[in-house]
Amino acid sequence: MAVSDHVDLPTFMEGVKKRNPGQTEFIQAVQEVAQDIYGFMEDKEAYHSAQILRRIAEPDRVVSFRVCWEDDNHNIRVQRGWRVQNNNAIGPYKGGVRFHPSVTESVLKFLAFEQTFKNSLTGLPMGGGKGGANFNPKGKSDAEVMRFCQSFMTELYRHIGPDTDVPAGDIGVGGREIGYMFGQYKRITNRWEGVLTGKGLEYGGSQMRPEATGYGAVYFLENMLKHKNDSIDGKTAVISGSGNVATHAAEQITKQGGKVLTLSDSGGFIHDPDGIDQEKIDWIKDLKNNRRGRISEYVDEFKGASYHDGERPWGVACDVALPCATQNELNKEEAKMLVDNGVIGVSEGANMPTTLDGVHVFHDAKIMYGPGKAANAGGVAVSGLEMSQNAERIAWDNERLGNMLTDLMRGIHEKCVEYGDQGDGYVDYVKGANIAGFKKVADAMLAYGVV
Ligand code: NDP
Ligand code: 2IT
Repeated sequence: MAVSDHVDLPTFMEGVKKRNPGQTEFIQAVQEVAQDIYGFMEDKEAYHSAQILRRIAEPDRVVSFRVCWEDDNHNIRVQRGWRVQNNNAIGPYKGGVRFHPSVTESVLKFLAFEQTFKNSLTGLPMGGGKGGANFNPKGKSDAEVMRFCQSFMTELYRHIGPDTDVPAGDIGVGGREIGYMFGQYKRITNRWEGVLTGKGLEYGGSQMRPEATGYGAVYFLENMLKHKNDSIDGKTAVISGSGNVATHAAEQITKQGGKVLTLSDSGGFIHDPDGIDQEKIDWIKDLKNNRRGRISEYVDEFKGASYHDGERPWGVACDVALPCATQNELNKEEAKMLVDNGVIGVSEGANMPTTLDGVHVFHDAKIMYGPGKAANAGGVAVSGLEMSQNAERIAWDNERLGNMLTDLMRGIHEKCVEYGDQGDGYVDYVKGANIAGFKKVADAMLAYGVV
């Protein structure tokens, strides 16, 4: 095929929009990747003629299923569950499971698409997938969550396996839910195998997995700052979310001498000008994991802090920002506020937390901006190491895994610089992550021919 016959970027995106009507998050994620990949492919005929990007942007399969469960009042409830298996060119499908009322097919398709590039960037053999359900764990008893998880796994088990697809946690899915789902998988299949990651340490989980995403996002920030001969020590940080990723990001910022000013949940944010130190972080972890409380309760415990109902934290002046809650939680106006207040670096613990026009604000202001698919890859990377340990039937120690995580994050940063250095000292980390992530998957797909 002659180069002039290639579908151009606007035509490609028109096709994506037409084939995925109303799937705004998925279209947004494809758009962000496609603009960089089109530049990269300009002189690479093989990728064009094999339709590589078109194929990556079409999930291998989307499984959708009914999940029935009985609540404590004996009402029968019906939810919808999904597993999106996006691409397994470089390894078994791998990616989290999200339980949240906002989960739709579009959200899971965007997450599975992003996961494909993220997993490639880690350098480990993992393809991209994502799953979930529109189930709201908030306010549910442990018994209700157990029954839901068991019912969810009763369908999911036939689509997954340690060499096929390995789910893990995400929003609303933590240690408790993974335990219930792993137990049900084991009951149905009579097999004890590494089919899920994020497991408890007693039954095949990995040291460092709970910390890995949040710590990794801070290591990525540390690497971006180091590239400019700077460090986290003495910096103020604004963080959103108060779940697994946010609390561990806060912990690592604190360990490196930074001061965390905010955390949030879907109700609002807390601002603590004295800094959210380790003791306060431990209190929040207990609040969220054991008491299942709200971040607003922080201000009753720690005087001097304020709670801002229904607001997001981006108006608080800071040196660095780490969005660690959910997608599209930081828009253009909020990005401008951060820049006007002097932010120098943004590292995304969440997946696609910044809107496309928000990303443009960061790029135009030439601040260091680490997109989720690079900055939060530490979580899935340690999941990959959990798979290796399960396959070997061995458990590595915390120190070894901690060192592997810092090395992995350094490696991801280096790949982003390799493909994202703009030549004027500015690194476009989005471009770097997209191209480096794409190249490995694309080359594997070329090797397979048309499959
Ligand atoms: P958790 O469920 O532990 O915490 C999620 C946090 O985000 C909670 O504070 C929650 O508040 C808040 N949140 C969720 N949805 C919304 C919303 N619609 N609006 C405002 N706040 C919201 O999840 P994680 O910490 O695991 O995940 C956070 C982000 O990190 C997600 O984008 C996830 O995809 C990403 N991620 C997670 C990884 C992991 O290993 N866990 C790995 C890589 C990325 P509330 O309690 O009120 O819902
Ligand atoms: O978005 C993510 O990378 C995750 N939720 C973690 C996936 C995993 O398989 O550990």
